[in-house]
Amino acid sequence: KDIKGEVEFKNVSFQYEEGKPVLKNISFKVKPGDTVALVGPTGAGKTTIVNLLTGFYEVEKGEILIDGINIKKYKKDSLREIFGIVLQDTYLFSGTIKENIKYGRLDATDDEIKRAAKIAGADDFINRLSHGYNTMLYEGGMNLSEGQRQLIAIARVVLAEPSILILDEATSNIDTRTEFKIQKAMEKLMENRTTFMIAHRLSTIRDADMIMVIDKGQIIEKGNHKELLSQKGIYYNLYTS
Ligand code: DUT
Ligand code: MG
Repeated sequence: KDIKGEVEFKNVSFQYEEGKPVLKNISFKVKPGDTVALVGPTGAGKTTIVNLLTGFYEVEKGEILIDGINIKKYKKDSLREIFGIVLQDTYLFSGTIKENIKYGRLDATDDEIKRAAKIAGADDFINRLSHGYNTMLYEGGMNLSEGQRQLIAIARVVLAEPSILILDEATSNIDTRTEFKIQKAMEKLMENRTTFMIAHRLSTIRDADMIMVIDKGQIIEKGNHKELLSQKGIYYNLYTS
């Protein structure tokens, strides 16, 4: 089976408000299966790039192609199915854990749900809960830890089998053991899948196929870890400071 998930931005510009350009003529191409790390200061435009790619906002100037086709030509539903999104602030709804994982693919069987949870490393802690997969989540999962919520979100994405992953790496207070689990689950999820990662941890950035340093709405450096270090530019300064 061919790996899908080629992404190309062609001269993309964008503004939320008239006269305040946020992205300025962004162009890049990502091979199917590659991992891209977006790095750069707050307000640089990293989330905006991802929001345009997923169709959350519409491109005004330039075009975005997925597997060679302009995203404006995809039906809303098929565009949604292309992406799996794991954010810092995971969206879980009030309902059982099972329902929350199943949201990734509504026709999934119980066996498939369990298998996805196993791959995500969530099955162990779910089994230790007295109601297991039927445990109710209240207020978006406030009765779970942040790390546990993320593992459920990952299980949901495993079930959905998207061709492109969007990850907003947590910077937060997750204990090391859970963080290790999340890391392992993410790695499995990323295998053979195009991944856009808003990355904070240097260890994840180092392994990316392509690092894009974004500043003031422009790509100011692009390359892998080794290439960017040898350029002795901004990335080098970030990395060695
Ligand atoms: N912006 C808006 N309206 C929005 C979202 C963002 O005006 O609804 C502005 C704020 C900022 C720029 O767009 O000046 C880029 O924001 P973005 O969220 O893309 O920045 P980031 O690189 O993701 O920053 P952070 O690291 O803080 O998440
Ligand atoms: Mg952001």
